[in-house]
Amino acid sequence: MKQFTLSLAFFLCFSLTFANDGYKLWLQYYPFENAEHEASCLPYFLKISVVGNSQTISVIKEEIEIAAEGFFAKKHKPEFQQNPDARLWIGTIESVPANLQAAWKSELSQITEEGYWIKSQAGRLYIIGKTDKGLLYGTFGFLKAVQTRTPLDGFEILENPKIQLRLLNHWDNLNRTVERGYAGFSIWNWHRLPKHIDQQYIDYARANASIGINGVSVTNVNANALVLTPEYLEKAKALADAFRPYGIKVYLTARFNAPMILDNLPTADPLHPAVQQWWKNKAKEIYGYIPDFGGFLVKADSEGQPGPHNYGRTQAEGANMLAEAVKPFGGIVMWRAFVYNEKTPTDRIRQAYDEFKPLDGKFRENVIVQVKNGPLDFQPREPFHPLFGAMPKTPLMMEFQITKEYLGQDTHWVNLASMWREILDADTYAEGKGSTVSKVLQGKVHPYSLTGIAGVANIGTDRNWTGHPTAQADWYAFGKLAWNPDADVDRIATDWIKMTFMQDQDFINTTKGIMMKSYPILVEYMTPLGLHHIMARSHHWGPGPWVTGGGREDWTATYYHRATKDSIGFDRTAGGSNALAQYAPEWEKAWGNPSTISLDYLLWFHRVPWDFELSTGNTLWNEMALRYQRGVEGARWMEGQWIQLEGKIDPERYQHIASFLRIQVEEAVWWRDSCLLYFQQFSGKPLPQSVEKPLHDLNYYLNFKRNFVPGI
Ligand code: GCV
Repeated sequence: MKQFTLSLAFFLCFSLTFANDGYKLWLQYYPFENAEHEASCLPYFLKISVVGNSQTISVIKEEIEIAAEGFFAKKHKPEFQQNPDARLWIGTIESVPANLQAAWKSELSQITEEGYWIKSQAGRLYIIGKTDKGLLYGTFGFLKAVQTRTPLDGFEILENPKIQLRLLNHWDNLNRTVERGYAGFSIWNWHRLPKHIDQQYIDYARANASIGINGVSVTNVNANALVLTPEYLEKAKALADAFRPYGIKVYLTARFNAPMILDNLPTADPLHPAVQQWWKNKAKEIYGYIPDFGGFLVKADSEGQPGPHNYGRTQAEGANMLAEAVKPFGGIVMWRAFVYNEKTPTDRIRQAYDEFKPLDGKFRENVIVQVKNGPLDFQPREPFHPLFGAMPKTPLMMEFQITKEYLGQDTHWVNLASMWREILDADTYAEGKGSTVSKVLQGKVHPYSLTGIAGVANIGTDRNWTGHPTAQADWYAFGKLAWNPDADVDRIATDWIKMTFMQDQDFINTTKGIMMKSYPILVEYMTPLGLHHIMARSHHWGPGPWVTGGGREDWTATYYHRATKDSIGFDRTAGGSNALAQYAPEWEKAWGNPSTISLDYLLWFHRVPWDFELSTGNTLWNEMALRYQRGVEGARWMEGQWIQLEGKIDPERYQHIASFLRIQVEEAVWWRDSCLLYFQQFSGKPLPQSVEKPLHDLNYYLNFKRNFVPGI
């Protein structure tokens, strides 16, 4: 009892008194709250056998030391030795003792390249992998069990990643600005590289390895060709060397016309022999610096980026040229499907499908096409991208956006895993019912030789990495879903809360309650009923349903909502752009009728009169107003929930989140008032009684401007 009181006292002192700036993310390794549990875990941390000798093995030992220092408040230090008494044994399959090899034959045979098996047997815990990388993941799996206070006696888990390429995409520029970055500047200090390896790079690699991320593309897809020059390749090499022990490969973004920019070639035509040779030479040069270079990520023919269109070539011809160049070295090309024409010849959202679908089967085997979750551009809610399920002969990978360009940027709390779950669970019906996006990505619907999930990073130089302390949960959940796209997001949230904050059940329930409701709440106060792209121009922060004119129609809000006195919405049925026909007949049926479509997508697919009666019994106008109001109430509820937690965790993170929630509530009101006032000009109808009166008139919102909004 005395011991229990002491450890509880220590824990409270540690978690409440010490400021916590969030730098340690979910790797806080808090001291045990319960002396009995501490006593049961301690033996596994005293004498440890780790078989092998590699940089990754050293990293495993270091991580266990860091964790032990936290768990046992520096009272105990692990000893690593080949010790028959060791309670924790870590080694690859070949090093498992012969008698156990025989007994465990079936389990051992199930461990794949990066997978691991943790097995408790006769008072010992074995972490077994096929590779040292698997052992690293297994070690993090073990440490997560301790962090979430899972009893170790009897613990057993077999984990194999379901996706091969699990990547972060940084949209970081060489000048350290981050496109759509809201957490400070780029963490890559190119100027100090290669000589200085900042501790932050190592902690970044640890965090990524702990959630299974195995690749990072370090530069913006709006690429600067300079990164392919020796000056920068030396720096990229330094990063690759730092990340390698953590199982992370470096990838670079390739600017399609780099041969012209860097070496004055007259063309970048992918079918021109001199261009092909240039890329072959470049690939050879890169592999000279980084022998395990992952390959290229390419944005071409999109938003001003050069690409094969410039030479009358197809996306496949462009991708294949680069694929040929990296192939001898085992590299791959991730070719983005975010391609749309600057002239807006058809509905923007149907262009990627129209262009890529006919190219199915035309890409080299080391190309994977990277597709955003929805057909437009990371809107708060989009239907899944119709390319998923439509390319049986071309591996497709998912691109999620972890940074919240369209979802409140740095200050709104929204649990992105809930949104990703919706997309991953969506049924493409490609090969009959149950052909979910998740299964497509895993290569279970069509046998893909490459599988992948990428997330646009939300990381910057802010001390807590992600700006909003809760945006760490999005980074965490991204890794977990990339490892297993079928993972339970409720469980992911619980683990994240326990590892990041504390074990207290009330705290967990309240925090998780906020997280699980945050996504539908945000959709209601920003873009209810399938509204989309009604954010402010260019920086995309805050509402802008009035955005119109300018260079490109499909960069305006009016192009998408098309509000008139009679109706609102984009007709994407056969009578309109017919983007609906890009989906399976089951979806055409479900989404084709405005009376029966899920209201989540109503205005995405249909033009609907303001007084159209919906399944809720409300007219469209009233439903829209009520949803905006509900969203605001939801944001207030989130704030109210959080405020109840004051005193439970360290004041620093508590306050940080509390002040951001205040901003979120104010901005939810801003969204509601400005959007309703704007749309009211068209509907000409009064607000329902339960909707609060706007704080200002429409002119106020039309003229509301802020300078230097970050992330552009
Ligand atoms: C990197 C959106 C963003 C751009 C981004 C682009 C893309 O349009 O606003 O900043 O550019 O997506 O994904 O390429």
